[in-house]
Amino acid sequence: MAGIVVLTGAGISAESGIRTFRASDGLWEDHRVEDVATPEGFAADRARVQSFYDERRRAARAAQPNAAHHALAELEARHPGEVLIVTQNIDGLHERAGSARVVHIHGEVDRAWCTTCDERMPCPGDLAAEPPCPRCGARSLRPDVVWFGEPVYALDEIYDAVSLCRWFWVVGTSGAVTPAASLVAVAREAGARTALLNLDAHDDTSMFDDVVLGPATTVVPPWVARF
Ligand code: BV8
Repeated sequence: MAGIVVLTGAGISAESGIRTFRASDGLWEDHRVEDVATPEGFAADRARVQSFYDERRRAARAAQPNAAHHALAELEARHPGEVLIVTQNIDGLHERAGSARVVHIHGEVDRAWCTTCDERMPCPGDLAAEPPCPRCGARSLRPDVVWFGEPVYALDEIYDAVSLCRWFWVVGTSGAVTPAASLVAVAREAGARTALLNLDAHDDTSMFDDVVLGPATTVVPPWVARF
């Protein structure tokens, strides 16, 4: 049973230089969601979507985990109970900080998915070059990420963990996207103590027992030190 489940979003990686989505300098300011993060956008212009994720893959690889990522990895190593990270991020910075128990509800930019043979694999390189699938040879690889209108990953495993945890923390997310945003209600329903650690408050914080506002690298380390 996961004693602690932590849901993270783009905000935890912001101080590692990874752009968030909905901020004034966010990705959705210069990319239309429909164009780059939907199956329809991919069908309409493959090259545009492949380039969008090739660029994000480069940014993720160039970034370093920050103090918030490291604090959660350190907590996992020393906490007597289980610590599970459910991340909406596709950047892989939690693992690079040393976290072992990480579930990517929206996929991983460093992985590719062949839509011909359904094989999923480490990304063999820039997908805009349409490299052949290492298994079937078809040139039909896409980023292994969840686009809007597509089912998210590992939802049953996530619901099981959230409905059994004692603490549920939400770090660096606007809570704008479901089903990730509905997990706090599941945790609360199950009797978990809930906390929001975020730069900005959410419009509705009624689901949270504790609300700690500030940059993740400032608020997460002292928070986890208490557990
Ligand atoms: C599904 C892909 C069903 C990878 C993403 C109408 C109403 C309600 C819901 C819907 C609706 N219409 C459709 C839906 C459902 C839809 C949805 O929620 N839409 C929203 C926009 C309304 N959801 C879906 O489509 C999901 N699928 O429902 O499928 C289904 C079921 C079965 C069969 C078929 C279909 C799929 C959702 C996943 C979409 N993919 N990303 C990628 O490109 O990355 S979501 C995208 O948004 C990212 O993954 C991201 O994680 C997620 C949330 O964004 P945040 O991470 O929160 O980032 P944001 O910029 O918003 O906020 C950053 C926060 O950090 C801010 O609060 C800021 O204050 C804070 N911050 C900033 N700096 C710091 C900081 N905090 C701390 N420290 C700092 N330094």
